[in-house]
Amino acid sequence: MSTNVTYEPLTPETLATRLGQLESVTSRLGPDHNQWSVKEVGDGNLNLVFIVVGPKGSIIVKQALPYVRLVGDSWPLPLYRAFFENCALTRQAQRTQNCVPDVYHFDNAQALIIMEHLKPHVILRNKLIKGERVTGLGKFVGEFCAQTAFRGSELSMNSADKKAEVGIFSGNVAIPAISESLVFTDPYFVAQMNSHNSLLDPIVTALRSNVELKVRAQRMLMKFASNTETMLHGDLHSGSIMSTDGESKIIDPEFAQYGPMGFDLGMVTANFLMAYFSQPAHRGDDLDDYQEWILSVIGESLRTFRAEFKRLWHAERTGMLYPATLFEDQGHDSSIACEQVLTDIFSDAMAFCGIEMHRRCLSLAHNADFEDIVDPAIRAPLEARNLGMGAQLILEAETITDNASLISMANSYNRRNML
Ligand code: SR1
Ligand code: MG
Repeated sequence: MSTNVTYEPLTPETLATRLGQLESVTSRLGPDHNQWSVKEVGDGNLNLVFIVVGPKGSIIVKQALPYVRLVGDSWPLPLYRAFFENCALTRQAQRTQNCVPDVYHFDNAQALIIMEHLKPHVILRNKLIKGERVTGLGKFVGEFCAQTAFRGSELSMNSADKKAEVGIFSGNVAIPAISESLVFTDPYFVAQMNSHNSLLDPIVTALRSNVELKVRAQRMLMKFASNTETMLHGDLHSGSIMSTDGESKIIDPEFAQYGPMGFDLGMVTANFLMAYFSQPAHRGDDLDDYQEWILSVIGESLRTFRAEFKRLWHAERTGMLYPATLFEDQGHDSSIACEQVLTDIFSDAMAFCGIEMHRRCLSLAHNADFEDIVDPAIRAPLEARNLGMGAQLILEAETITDNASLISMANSYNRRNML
């Protein structure tokens, strides 16, 4: 398949013939494409995803569609997003160790990425809904977020390299625009594509009437859109993590952009909190133990983020910012500066976290943690706790300075009757 062929979506029927000559594919599946089996398994909002199995092994083929799959061709979306996903995967692979799938082949014209088939990994969100634990999850998430935040920034890179990076990703305009509206703006007014559980109406009306909340959400949007601190995954939720019982990988960085260092940490924390608040509808006798485990994952990921960021600060601060020439070489400790940077990242993360908690109940693209709870009357009180805590996180982000405060806030909302 060559890059000068006009884009055409793959199908389970055409895939084997169309990819059958690619050495990077035949070497992994076996040379005879008539022996391959192809299954389309995409359950995300945007793309086609195929698992292709041959006598020698299996691969994943991910292809962008020219529209938003969740909505249909009434919402066109540029194919160039596959280019940025490939760029992001390459950079994440360089900036972390064994955290993302290997890429075997990229075809820009066909907007497709052929990559490692992670198995027996499954989408983390499904494991959390089922009540399954993943050993080392918090440490993995904390290290991934810290390493990508630090190594994608001018703490690690020189100014020219970093500006070139920002230049590359500034071509990705359509995908950030989705987050700009769906995440930061639509939740706070009656936007066209919104939906919510009508039993939440009183709470939703109160949120949308809260001008301070909207001002703070827009302030975070300004940071998201204008502050190019580091390369973000951009959509780090539990559907972008695949896990076994003891290993995790990060997938799907097509929302990658340069943005604030606290964004990914905030988004992933929000998704753990939504898993936490939804549990009473999914669990039986093991509810308390499992909710405690989710909180321990949040605590571990935040703790690890700080520790890993500090380690990198002292071991790998080779970039334009806070140079050793200005601190260590003068006999001056830079630890206070590191603490200040971490304080800003953490308070940004808390506000982004609250905004993500809101948008997954109020805007387009709700999450299965809540949506799988079929009865709106059972779902509403759990969503209400989530919305309440989200609002407090946005309004008081700067005052939540340690992990314990966040966890005790979650515990407290989990006991509240908000409706
Ligand atoms: C129209 S895309 C909706 C959502 O799906 C993606 O996974 C992102 O979370 C996006 O906001
Ligand atoms: Mg995705």
